[in-house]
Amino acid sequence: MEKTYLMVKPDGVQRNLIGEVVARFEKKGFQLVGAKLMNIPRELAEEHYGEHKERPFFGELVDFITSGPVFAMVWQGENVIATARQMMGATNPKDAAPGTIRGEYGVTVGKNVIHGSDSPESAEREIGLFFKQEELAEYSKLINEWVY
Ligand code: DAT
Ligand code: MG
Repeated sequence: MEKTYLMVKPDGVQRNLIGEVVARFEKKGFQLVGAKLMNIPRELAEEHYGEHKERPFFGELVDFITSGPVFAMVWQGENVIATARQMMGATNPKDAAPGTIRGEYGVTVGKNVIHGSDSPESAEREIGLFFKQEELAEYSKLINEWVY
């Protein structure tokens, strides 16, 4: 089953949005397979956002994501990578549709509440950066019979 890496960013943690974010993915029918509250070491943040290294906002981005704890998660489900991106909304909350997480809870592009992997390759890479294999729980849920 497809997996993705999602994380509530430091703004979302400070604003008590962990439960709201988790509830949305649970209610959708996706399955949580790993989660932890953590402070991201600077080197890990730089590696995670490596694709943006040359962008002018890279320093600010790394400062922000290391400014407080994040809630790191792995979720699984059919098409979970693309569907989670749709549920998050556009990168800039001013362009994010109402009903999406960023559309409902964000105002500026810097503090946009949630991160989600954007492709199968980035999902695999990001899950590996943040979680050890033994931190991921493989289990079946009876409710899946009513989702699939
Ligand atoms: P996303 O988080 O939707 O995958 P991204 O990978 O392009 O977006 O950028 C990563 C994060 O960097 C994004 O969540 C917020 C920040 N960011 C993106 N574009 C920015 C910009 N023009 N100015 C400031 N921060 C930006
Ligand atoms: Mg991205």
